[in-house]
Amino acid sequence: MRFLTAGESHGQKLVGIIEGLPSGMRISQDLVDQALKKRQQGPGRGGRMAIEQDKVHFLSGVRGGCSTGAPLAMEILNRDWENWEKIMAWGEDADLESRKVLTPRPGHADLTGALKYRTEVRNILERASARETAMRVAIGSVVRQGLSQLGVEIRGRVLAVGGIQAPLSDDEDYWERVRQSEWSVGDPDAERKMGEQLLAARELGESLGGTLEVQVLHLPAGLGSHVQWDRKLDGKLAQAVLSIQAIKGVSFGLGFDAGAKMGSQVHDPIEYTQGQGYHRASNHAGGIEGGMSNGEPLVLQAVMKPIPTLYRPLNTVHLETKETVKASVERSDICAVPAALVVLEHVVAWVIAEAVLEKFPADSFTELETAWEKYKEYLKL
Ligand code: EPS
Repeated sequence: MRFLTAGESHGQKLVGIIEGLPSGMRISQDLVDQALKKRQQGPGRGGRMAIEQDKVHFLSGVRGGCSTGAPLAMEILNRDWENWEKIMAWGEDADLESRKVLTPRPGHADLTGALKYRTEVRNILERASARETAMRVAIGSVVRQGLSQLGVEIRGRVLAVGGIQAPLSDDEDYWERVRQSEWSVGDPDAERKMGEQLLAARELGESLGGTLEVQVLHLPAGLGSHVQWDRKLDGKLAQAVLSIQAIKGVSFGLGFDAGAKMGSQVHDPIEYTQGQGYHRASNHAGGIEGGMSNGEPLVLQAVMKPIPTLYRPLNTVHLETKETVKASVERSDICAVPAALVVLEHVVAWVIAEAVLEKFPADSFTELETAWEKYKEYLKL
């Protein structure tokens, strides 16, 4: 299975193609739209999100609410396009001079992209923009629906924003609060402090990052493989997660804390229960050993840097005069951590779905379900 996205932040639309879906998998457009809507929300988003109302349009590969097995193509319109038509157009009407960016923003792809591709900064920032993640959420939502039909649940929470750490719990009440929270945080006190931190950042012309966690529940042991570097599930997840705009680090289970502990405090004792099979007494590994899922919940954390567009910009160099000047200020979000969590959940869904399709025969969803159930029975022995 593979996918491609295309589209610029202020172009006409985003386009995505998924190839390799099993046929006969139920796909709900409503569920994709709900995920798209959630990605647009959260405190700290800028003026753009008041313009966009992301909805997916399927163009091929779905009939009667089910995948056909053919490439599934879809699009999401950029409502802001009509305000940018002249700037983004190709034709004679194109106004290439206005909105030309000559003061690249530190932390963005602006300067390096313009040097590498010998083109103007706008051609770089339009594609580097996190607008592209709308399509990645749509693509992830399609395969997440298939995973959910197999009983796999993916959930995410924000752990920290701008240095404010939320106390954690895995109680159902806590997760319900996460689902209700505009910050995707399960602790009201931490939420309030994050709100204050956002106000302070706004006053200062600053931006905020944070840390996020995604959990994948009810995965069987044995997805991924130990045999080759590029087949390891944690390696694949890390690559996909680090490809999300502004994500700078990824870890599993105990993550970086493992380096300061003794081996016995890190590894998870193996246990066996008749009729259920093997399990672990703890889950410090975050559900992956040897590049394979081990049957425990997969627990992945990621860190997002503060958004690099600053309303009080840093120094940069003017591309024509070479003078030191302030970086350009494009309209921007101040904090997009809750939105990044939605992206993270759907990017993880993609990698897990790929690993499922690698392990099981899946020309049709029925074939996949049968093989999946049989394998799960085998694991209980
Ligand atoms: C982004 C800048 C902002 C964000 C955008 C990502 O866009 P604009 O310059 O149009 O205000 O709103 O995010 C989205 C459009 C989106 O859908 O998430 C950037 O520079 O990455």
